[in-house]
Amino acid sequence: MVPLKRRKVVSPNVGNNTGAAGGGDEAPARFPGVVLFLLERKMGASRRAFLSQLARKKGFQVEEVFSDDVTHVVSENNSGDEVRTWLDSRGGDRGRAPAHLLDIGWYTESMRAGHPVRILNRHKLQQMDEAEVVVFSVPSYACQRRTTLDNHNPVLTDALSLLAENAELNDEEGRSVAFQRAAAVMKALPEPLTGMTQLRGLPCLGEHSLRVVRDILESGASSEVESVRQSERYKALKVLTGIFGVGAKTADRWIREGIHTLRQLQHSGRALSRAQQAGLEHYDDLNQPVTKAEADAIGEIVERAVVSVLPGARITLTGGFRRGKLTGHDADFLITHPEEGREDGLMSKVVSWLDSQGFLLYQKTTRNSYLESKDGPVRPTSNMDRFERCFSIFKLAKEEKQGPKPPGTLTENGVKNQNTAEDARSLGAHMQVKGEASPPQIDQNSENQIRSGEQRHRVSSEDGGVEETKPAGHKPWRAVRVDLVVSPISQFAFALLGWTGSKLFERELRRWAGREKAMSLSSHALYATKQSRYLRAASEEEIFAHLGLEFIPPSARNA
Ligand code: 8GT
Ligand code: MN
Repeated sequence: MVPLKRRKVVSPNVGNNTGAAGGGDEAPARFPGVVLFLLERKMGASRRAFLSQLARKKGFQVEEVFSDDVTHVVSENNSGDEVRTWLDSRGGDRGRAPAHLLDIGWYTESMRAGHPVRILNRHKLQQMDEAEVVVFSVPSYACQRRTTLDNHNPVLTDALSLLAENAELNDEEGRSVAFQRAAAVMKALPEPLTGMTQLRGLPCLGEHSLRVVRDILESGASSEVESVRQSERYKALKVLTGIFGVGAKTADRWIREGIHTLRQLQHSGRALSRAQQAGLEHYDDLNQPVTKAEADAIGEIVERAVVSVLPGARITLTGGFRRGKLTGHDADFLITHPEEGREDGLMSKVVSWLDSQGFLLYQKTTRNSYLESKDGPVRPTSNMDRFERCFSIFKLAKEEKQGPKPPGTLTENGVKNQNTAEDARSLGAHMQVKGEASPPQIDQNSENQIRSGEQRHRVSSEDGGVEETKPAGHKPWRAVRVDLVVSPISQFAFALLGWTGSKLFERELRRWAGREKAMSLSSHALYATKQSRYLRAASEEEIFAHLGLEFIPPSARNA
């Protein structure tokens, strides 16, 4: 149950308002947009007259008769329903923005402050008549509900997501997940939220999230969210973790050492990992959203690599693009072969092929460590150690228009023969520009620049971003983050489900499996703890069925 009970405020306290300081009290109507109406009912005529006069003296506009201009209705000892009934009997405030129905406490505080104080929940009259209020109902787990990209409450979800991100950047995972869950509930609402009463009974909305929602409903913004957004620490964490290879812990350490910007980092002489050097080198490119067209173009390249080293192997675009997103921070691909075991050793061949063709600016292939770290008690199956992942940065030729390629240009030879950007563009293909692979050279440059503080190719821009001193717009290619994963066919459905996301949807699936079904789900397998056995699945649908969940298609997993 949402804690919406109105607290009785005996002695109003004005310490927590954030409005402008109060001042003189002579000028009339100092507060445009605030038109008061004091309800005589239960207040009495003489007290009403006295209070009206006092307010006018303080510069408030007070109407004698209720009209369309009234924005704030103040009453004493009335319930919200009583005031609403009274208003309705006068024609009400239908057909315009409804007036605030406020308790006398708001009036008293405002008079003391000398200006209209921010409306808090305790100031508002609660209306118990919910006959016409749409009360939303949302199942508890994100994996039980459909969340499409059609978000009816973007301001609320952006605010909550920012708090989630900030908590994550500060290494507070529990808080981050709580805000993510609250944001996900808001994303699932079928229409814009208009009042707090609509949230009654909704899951995952803690006191803190509710406060943020309330502030935004009442004043259009949350001061907490805005102050985080503007804070130096948040901005520095964003800039530094925007470097590929830099996580929250590293960023925090650098900030404590006085490094807030890329320029400061470059001049600090800090030793950077190979990934971080590449991340810094391609900072601007990697912080540009990847488009679906670019992801598809990379998909074609990866497909060529895969089929040329293992005919019959298949690739699937996963991650946000599989959920229908139009942009993402990277492109995620899952690779498999219909015959179990044939995928063995595939990753290194694919990576070698891509590298030899000059498509890779950076790559690091790792054995998948997801299971060991995050997924708890799933027992490794015999082929688990074949599950490999490659984090890479692709060199993708730019193209004015994304479109189908003319036939005959997708051969290895074709790629090898591309020596100029013009050639690449005239073929309409996303191909690397140079015939030679160049990652070591780039890494070396980057390392030299960072270690020696030389800025031959780049300078830091004022906001901490990096700009190419050579005109970046003329660079005929861009860097794109690409993740490749190879899965044996027996695990493909689990890998596909696990890599499609969203991250919260995945987390909720695993939580559901564990808490509600005594099962353990990973990107490799589903394990039924009680029966001590693995549940096989050849499709995502079968996994949902094992879990006793209605199938949620990828486009509705955008929690
Ligand atoms: P994006 O559009 O910003 O790229 O967002 P996304 O595509 O939804 O997220 P992502 O960070 O690219 O991750 C894609 C999916 O892969 C997410 O659902 C995430 O849970 C999953 N994922 C990782 N890392 C790992 C991992 O190590 N193993 C597995 N199985 N899944 C992972 O991010
Ligand atoms: Mn992704």
